[in-house]
Amino acid sequence: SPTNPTNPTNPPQQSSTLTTSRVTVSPPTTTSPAPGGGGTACPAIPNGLGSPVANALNDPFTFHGGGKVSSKADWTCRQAEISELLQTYELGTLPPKPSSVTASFSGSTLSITVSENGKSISFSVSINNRPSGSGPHPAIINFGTFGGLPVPAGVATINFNNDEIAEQRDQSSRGKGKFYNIYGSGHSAGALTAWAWGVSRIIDALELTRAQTNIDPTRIGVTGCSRNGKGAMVAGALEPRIALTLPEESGAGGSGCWRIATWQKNRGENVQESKQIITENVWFSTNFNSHVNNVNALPFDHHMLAGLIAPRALYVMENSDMEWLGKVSTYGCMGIARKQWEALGALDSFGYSQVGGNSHCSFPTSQQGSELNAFIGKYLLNNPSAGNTNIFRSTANQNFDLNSWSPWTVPTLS
Ligand code: MCU
Repeated sequence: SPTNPTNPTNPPQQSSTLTTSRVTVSPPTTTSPAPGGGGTACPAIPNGLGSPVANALNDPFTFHGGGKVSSKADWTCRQAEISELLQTYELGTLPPKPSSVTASFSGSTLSITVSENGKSISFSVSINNRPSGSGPHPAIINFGTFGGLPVPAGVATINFNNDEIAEQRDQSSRGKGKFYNIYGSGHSAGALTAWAWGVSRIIDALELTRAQTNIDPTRIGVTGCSRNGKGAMVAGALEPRIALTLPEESGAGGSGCWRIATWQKNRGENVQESKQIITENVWFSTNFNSHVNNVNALPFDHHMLAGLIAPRALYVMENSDMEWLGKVSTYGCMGIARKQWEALGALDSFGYSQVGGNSHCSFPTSQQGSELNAFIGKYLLNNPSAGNTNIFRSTANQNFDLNSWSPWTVPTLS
């Protein structure tokens, strides 16, 4: 098996201060509600994968059935469609909000109980560094134990033990964790989707305990590094209540595109690609297994996973020293993802920053002052003058043709 420079069995030490909706995938001829809110006015989604797309990324602005996206309302429909396609072929189904979610807050512990279909689970998260003062205050949900971002004053941190909701040791983790205790071990959701469901339940709980926590559930960020960065990206994509998505070194399966990774691999680069990633862990649905050898057939790539967030704020941090993570595939994927914010007139809400010199999941100070703090300032602390957030940069010598990989027109949507 390929060398894996990020060494999953011996992950890097934590380094910094932050320690640790809905879609019904129904038969694809019906319309369905989705993050971003598709509705009855949306075109029905045709069956099947559609035409393959090679040496380019799929056009986010053309519906699966061929119609053009020409307004913001169309974009909302297209997002619902993309979410459904991603869930069907890659991520597995995100269940709708469960029939009962209850919560209580004591000390720094937010305890959450979820019941559905006669089954019930409980989990808790800790809320740390709650700011004093009138509030309510924003918060950042941090997945698990890899990495961590320096969170400025005024923002609380919520530590989410995502592995408790869906395990991610290796292939033997399939169907294990509290999500599957409710929905069954055979449920189609991979771990990334199950974690997104967990994030949604945390936000449900924050909505219920506003008076106790003094946390504002409309100003929530989400972050995680590496495998948990993939989780942060998917949570931002599937949960529209997330205001700011901050995936750190998520690499392949997060901010990387499958097609670009395979193209890199074919040039002899040691990058993680789809057919390898499904052998490593249970992040994706088993539905994805039958597509990993032919990613050109997929009706999406991860620029469109990111596009489920648009025009909400997304700041992607990557590491230019890590070929395995897809230093080209994340650059190309996010360079093209950015066009979705461009179409919405929302380039200030999109950042991609790839720097080197730091070990995996050690947040570099070069991304802190003028980038991370600007995003948190603008989108969580309501400070419009927190700095420039229209960011697209790599310190690597990227020789990748963003335009030839996106041979479609970017509309202006209003
Ligand atoms: C970048 O995320 C993963 C990567 O996909 C895996 O191949 C590797 O094993 O682990 C990385 C990670 O989660 O490191 C902590």
